[in-house]
Amino acid sequence: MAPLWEVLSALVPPQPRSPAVAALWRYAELRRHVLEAGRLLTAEEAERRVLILENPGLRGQSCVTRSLYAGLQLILPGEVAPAHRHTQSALRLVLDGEGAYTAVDGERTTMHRGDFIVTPAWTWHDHGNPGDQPVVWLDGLDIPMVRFFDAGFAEKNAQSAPPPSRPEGDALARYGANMVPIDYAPKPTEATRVFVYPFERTRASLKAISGGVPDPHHGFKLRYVNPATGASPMPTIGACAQWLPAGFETRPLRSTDGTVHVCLQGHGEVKVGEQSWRLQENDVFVVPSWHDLQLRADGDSLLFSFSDRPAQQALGLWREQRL
Ligand code: GTQ
Repeated sequence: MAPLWEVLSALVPPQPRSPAVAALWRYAELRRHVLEAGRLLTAEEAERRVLILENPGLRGQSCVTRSLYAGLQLILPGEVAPAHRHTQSALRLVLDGEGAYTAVDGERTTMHRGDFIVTPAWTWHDHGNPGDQPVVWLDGLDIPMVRFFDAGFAEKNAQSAPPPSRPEGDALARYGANMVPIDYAPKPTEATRVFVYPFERTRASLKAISGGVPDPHHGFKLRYVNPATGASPMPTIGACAQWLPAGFETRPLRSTDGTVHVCLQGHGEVKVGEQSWRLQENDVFVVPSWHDLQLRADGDSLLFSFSDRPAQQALGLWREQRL
């Protein structure tokens, strides 16, 4: 037994006190290290050649927030990262290079910068690069959440790069054109069948609404959804894309979902509590739970972000405060 009274206020805090800290990773620096990893081992050797973005407040835990994992994955021309599946859900945000693909349950998608790709829990996935450029993307997974529940399973496929069973674009045509197959009836918690959200479409949507009145806390911000249900693409991780016109500064905002952001376009400044950083293209930063975030765009800017918000909302835990 152990005395509750010595730990009660830490166990039941008046408000969130995350051990995670705010941090920013500059892409110029990340790229150098990731390319060095590319000289040291092959993607096949590594299974996944990734440098983990570890929260400085959570050393040794492979976490970017308490519930989420982030890493930068590199695949060089001619390489494959062999097929596997796991109960962890994953997302990719393509940062650099052209010509690689991710295959999800038998369908490939060619990666373009800014594309948001999901590999929902227990879907087979492999990556390959038949092109001539190194390709780098950001991985986001719910690894810490699945570890918390001790619910992790994984399998390797006998075929390291199984041939596609459907043509490229099939899922987007069937599920991503404001239509679904006639007998398709998704369960409410089912992950999206649309597994790629092309950057071209995201940017066009944000541009199209950017003539309106920006939200003081968000600018112009859209949430990625499963088009068949309106729910988040995967039950544990949600993602957004946000447009901030040049000169726009957001009002401070805090929420219980620790969030990872990527600057896909533009530049500016990010303020988290008392800390602030200059923000350039492809820089990645994390805002822990219940930390005030403020963004300023010095040029027209487009940010991507992901968090565990849908998981918190499903459990009735999510809160935000607009200051
Ligand atoms: O690409 O399947 O960054 O399984 C970590 C675990 C990527 C992947 C990661 C993974 C993957």
